[in-house]
Amino acid sequence: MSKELLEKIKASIVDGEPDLTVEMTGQALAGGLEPMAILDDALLPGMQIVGQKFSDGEYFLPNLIVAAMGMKRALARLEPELRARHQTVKAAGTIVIGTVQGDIHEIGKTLVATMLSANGFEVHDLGVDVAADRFVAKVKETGATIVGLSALLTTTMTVQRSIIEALQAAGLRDRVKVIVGGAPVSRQWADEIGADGYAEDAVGAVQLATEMMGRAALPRV
Ligand code: B1M
Repeated sequence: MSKELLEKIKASIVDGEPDLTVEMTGQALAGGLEPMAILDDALLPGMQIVGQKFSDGEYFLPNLIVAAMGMKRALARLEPELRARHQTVKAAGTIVIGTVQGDIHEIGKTLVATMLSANGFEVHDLGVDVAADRFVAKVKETGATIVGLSALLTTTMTVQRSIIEALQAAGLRDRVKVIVGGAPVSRQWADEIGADGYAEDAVGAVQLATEMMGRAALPRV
């Protein structure tokens, strides 16, 4: 039954039915399904199919927008549940995160932010299309020790480098660790631009941030 519901949630993402996605996500939670299972076994695979169909020329921009809408709303529904599972964990560290300037892809970044927050980090999410000076200002304001830079476009990956340079210019580079991520980003790219770490996905970002703070990794929610 739960497998069937997860399949239906996945299909609702692929078919672009955001209301149904949210409704069934609520049903799945009410039925006792783990939020991570809903994410890993329904929402993310659905989004992967949508991306593939877009690459294959079968789907167009409106399909992406509607699928993203469903994903975003379902994620908002899951967020408090993910957080609730780590209510008692003390702040593991302070992180400033955002999608870099010129890039409005927010789902992966929000997922990383949610997972970090669910694992006890104090997260300041600057949103999307974030200029270097806003990262610098937020690090100064919050005393964050980790900066997370998300980029989904090959054209905006380079902005990650500019932000690292801006942190350097502001005299903050020695104080913060920089984690980069996003679909076109790789470990090699992270090394090339002088980032401190690369994470392939949200769970990897949590592991990396946890290691950077010198703590034992928390169990996956
Ligand atoms: Co866009 N888009 N998009 N898009 N879009 C991609 C990225 C693309 C690969 C699609 C394709 O061609 N197959 C392609 C990029 C090609 C390239 O540069 N190599 C692309 C393009 C071209 C564009 C536009 C230029 C299209 C156009 O206008 N002609 C345009 C750009 C707009 C802009 O940013 N300036 C555009 C617009 C959009 C929408 C607005 C329609 C929508 C975004 C809506 C939103 O976010 N609110 C959208 C979407 C939905 C996608 C795809 C289909 C899905 C992205 C997504 O949300 N994935 C995407 C294709 C794909 O990735 N398969 C695509 C789900 C998400 C959970 O995964 O974001 O990869 P992801 O995040 C992962 C990891 O990457 C990692 O962890 C996350 C969780 O596992 N991660 C991090 C991400 N950030 C991290 C940070 C970290 C660590 C890990 O540390 C800090």
